[in-house]
Amino acid sequence: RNKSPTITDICPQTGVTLSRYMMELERWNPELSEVESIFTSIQVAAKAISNLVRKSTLQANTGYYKGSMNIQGEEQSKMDVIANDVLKNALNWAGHFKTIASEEEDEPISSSDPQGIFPEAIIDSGKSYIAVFDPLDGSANLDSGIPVGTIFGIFRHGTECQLDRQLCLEDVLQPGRNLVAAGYCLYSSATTLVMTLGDGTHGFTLDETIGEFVLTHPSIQIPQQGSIYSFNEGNRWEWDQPIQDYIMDIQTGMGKQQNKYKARYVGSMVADVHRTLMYGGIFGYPADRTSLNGKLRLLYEAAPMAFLLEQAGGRASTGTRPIMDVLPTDVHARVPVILGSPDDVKELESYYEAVIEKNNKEL
Ligand code: P6P
Repeated sequence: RNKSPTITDICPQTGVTLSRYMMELERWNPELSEVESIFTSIQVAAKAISNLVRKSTLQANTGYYKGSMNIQGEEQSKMDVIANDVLKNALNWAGHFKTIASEEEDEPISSSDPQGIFPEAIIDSGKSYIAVFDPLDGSANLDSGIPVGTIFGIFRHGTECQLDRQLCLEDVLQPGRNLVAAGYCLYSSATTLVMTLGDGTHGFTLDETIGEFVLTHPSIQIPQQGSIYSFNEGNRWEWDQPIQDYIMDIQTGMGKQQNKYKARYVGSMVADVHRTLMYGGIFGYPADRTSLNGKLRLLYEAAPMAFLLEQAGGRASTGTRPIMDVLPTDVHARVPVILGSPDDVKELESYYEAVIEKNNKEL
């Protein structure tokens, strides 16, 4: 793809809408026409979910379906199911997805799926993309008014997938490095859609008076180093030793940065990552003795977030390797997540490197 102009070439001033940005980008890169149409569908879903989240209490959409567990073993909230349906329907009608995978679906859904999820009209209409998403991340916080979000990633399908449904389902298991696009939508004091196509990370805020996402954060650059750490310290004594040592050092000002860090933890990944992107610092959900791969899912949480961070000059690692290089072993595979300002993530990685070096010497 020829190097498209930067967002500020296309949209010299903030205030331009996401729809306009995508149309202009397509004008420079005609092969992005399908991606442009995909983002139209994602925007529709995000606006609908934003509206439903705000009204969930008024419309009695709070609470859980008693006894209905998703594949994660988590009880499904009403809004989990509603957001999942909204996103599935919006993406289905985009007409570009052969396969979609969701946190709320046990297995990936393929367009030739007899479930009839994909109306006949769009089956095999040459769809060449895969959508992966967490429709309402952090939904356990929703009933208390705490921010929640949607996370999504877009992959291309391998050419052989067109021949065989099983191949399509297996083609979902791609590393973050293969992502064509990724983003999240934060439902908070404002509704903010942050996205990347591999040419920087850009933020658009929903202007409800015109019903459009408007460019407010062109070419986000995360601070090189921050002073906020964001971990669930309730798991502290189960963490790997390098993480415990790192957290102790930044709490006591004994780390490389020599200053004490503040603790901020919402418990909604989209909110914690967005704050980290805006203010700098480090967010982590590391491995621990009870969850050997941490809690967050690689395909539709960690990898899209890693793409966004890297495109914003940040870093996203398992503690020992880039998250975007990790190949999912299954749709709901989990991965340890450490992401944020490059200096902070590198400093934490150095605590793992020290242990690995020490072990190698002892071998
Ligand atoms: P904990 C929400 O359930 C979620 O998947 C992420 O949004 C969030 O970062 C994490 O789990 C919070 O997990 O164990 O700290 O409640």
